[in-house]
Amino acid sequence: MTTLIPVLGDQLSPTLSSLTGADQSDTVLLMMEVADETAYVRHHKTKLAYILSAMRHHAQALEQAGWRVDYVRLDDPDNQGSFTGEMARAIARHAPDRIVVTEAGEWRVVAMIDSWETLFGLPVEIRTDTRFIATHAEFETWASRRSELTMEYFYREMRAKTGLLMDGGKPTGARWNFDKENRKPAQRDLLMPRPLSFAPDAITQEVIALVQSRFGNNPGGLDGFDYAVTAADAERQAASFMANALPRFGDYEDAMLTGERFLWHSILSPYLNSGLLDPLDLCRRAEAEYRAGRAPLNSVEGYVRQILGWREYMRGIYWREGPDYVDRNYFGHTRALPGWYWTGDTDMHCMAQALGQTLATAHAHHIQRLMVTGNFALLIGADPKQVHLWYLECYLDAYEWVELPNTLGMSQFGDGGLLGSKPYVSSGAYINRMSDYCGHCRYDVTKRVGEEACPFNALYWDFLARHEEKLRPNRRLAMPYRTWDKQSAEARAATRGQAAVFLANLDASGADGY
Ligand code: FAD
Ligand code: DLZ
Ligand code: SF4
Repeated sequence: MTTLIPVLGDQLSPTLSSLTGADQSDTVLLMMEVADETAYVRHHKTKLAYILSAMRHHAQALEQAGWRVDYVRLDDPDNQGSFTGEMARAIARHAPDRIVVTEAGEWRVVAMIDSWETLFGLPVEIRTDTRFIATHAEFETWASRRSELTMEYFYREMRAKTGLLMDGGKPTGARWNFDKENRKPAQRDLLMPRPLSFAPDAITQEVIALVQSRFGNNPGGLDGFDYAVTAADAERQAASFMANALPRFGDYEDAMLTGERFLWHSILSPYLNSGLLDPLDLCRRAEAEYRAGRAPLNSVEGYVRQILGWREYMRGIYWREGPDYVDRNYFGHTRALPGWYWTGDTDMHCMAQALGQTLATAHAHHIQRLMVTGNFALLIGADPKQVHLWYLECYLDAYEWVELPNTLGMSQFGDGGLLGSKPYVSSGAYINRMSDYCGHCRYDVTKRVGEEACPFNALYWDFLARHEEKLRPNRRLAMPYRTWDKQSAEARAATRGQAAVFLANLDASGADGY
């Protein structure tokens, strides 16, 4: 009895549930490079090169482990361009009796897989993706008991479930959350850790050439591609992070510095999301660093919370809210993202830093995504679906299940506050507090009005004024509204006039990137 197991591009894990119990002598693993996946958004060139190279390396690793792998390349002249089309061809080649597949990571692909049983007249077994810590049922049970889906409480359940950072049923250190200690601005430090750099091997070079020739007009660059593309190299980066960066991860989690792309972040999300690393394993290893006295609790708890809490929670929201979550637009925002989101060509130094780094490397850290590019997009009233597409195309770690709730939900408040109690907006003051950007900027972060004024300032107050009806009742915004109310009518009008000028210039400055 031959079993056909499709292994999708974000399922590059040796422990994938679809492989469990399979008889290697009578199983064909099918890996498919297909146009549908490479083109459902205009993926950043580095993202395409990473995924295709990681897939090709994973196929080799599977073969070395004794599996029979049928690998379809993008440039195969008979390539049908879709998972379903390639499944049909593979069924003709191998005449399997059944299909086993680990559940897909997004609604679009779930719909494809759901059609296979009827289409191919074969039994299709869809298995749970056991790489996640919370099952769909667990998230559903948790969410259905609550009126507000606060991440913190979900995270506590996950701590209890896994026993991570728990001592005798209580949170280690007698607190669940050490976030208050984790908001320090960083100083430039020559001894700052750096992620490892992996020179492209022959497979990666071949993929880079393919991407250059077929996707030359996609956003982003490929120069200096140095990401890990194998589980072994991803593991090296994980070990390097645990030893060198984890101890200060917590302190500087929210910090930003000019020219510093990584700070004390792990740069492991691409590997986690495509399957080269295992989330629970990383959490346990971080805990072991704390238990061995090599990393402080604020850092380790902060790190574990990102994975065990935020990552799992985002996935839960994605599946719970359904395929039309992508269309939510609480504020009714319609502005196109400025074209310079695809070039980084702006005088705003914070934006130029976050965009420049994103376009060069397909990575930016959380606060750059949330409080710089995301903040700006929300303040100008950009269409949240467009913002979502920009993040989905630009980031190496972007798959819809994790990117969409982060962007449309957390960053753009498109769902009206399902996963954030207030919109993540700020004036320039926040960026100035958490970074050294403003010192390098042509704008003056202390000014709200005038040629030199930091655009974030007027835009922030204008945003609150524009959405007063929806936001004033929010108790977490009482303070900014009090500050706004204390301004004279003339000052308020000047601020709003400045925002109007800025938005008009933005609209006049050219086409959006879509
Ligand atoms: P670290 O700072 O080292 O954090 C450790 C790990 O925690 C990460 O590797 C990641 O797996 C996890 N994590 C941290 N925050 C989150 C979060 N909010 N949601 C899910 N996992 C989290 N993350 C993605 O993996 N894919 C995305 O497409 C994505 N899009 C985002 C879009 C926006 C608008 C925002 C604000 C955040 C987004 N994030 C996304 C979350 C976060 O920015 C990245 O996970 C993080 O920057 C990855 O870098 P790192 O591995 O160095 O993370
Ligand atoms: C993102 C991506 C890209 C760019 N290309 C492929 C591909 O050619 N073949 C493949 O199997 N997967 C690819 N992926 C990842 C898939 O889009 C991902 O596996 C789906 O989103 C499933 O959830
Ligand atoms: Fe950004 Fe304003 Fe600071 Fe310039 S002054 S870096 S635009 S926050």
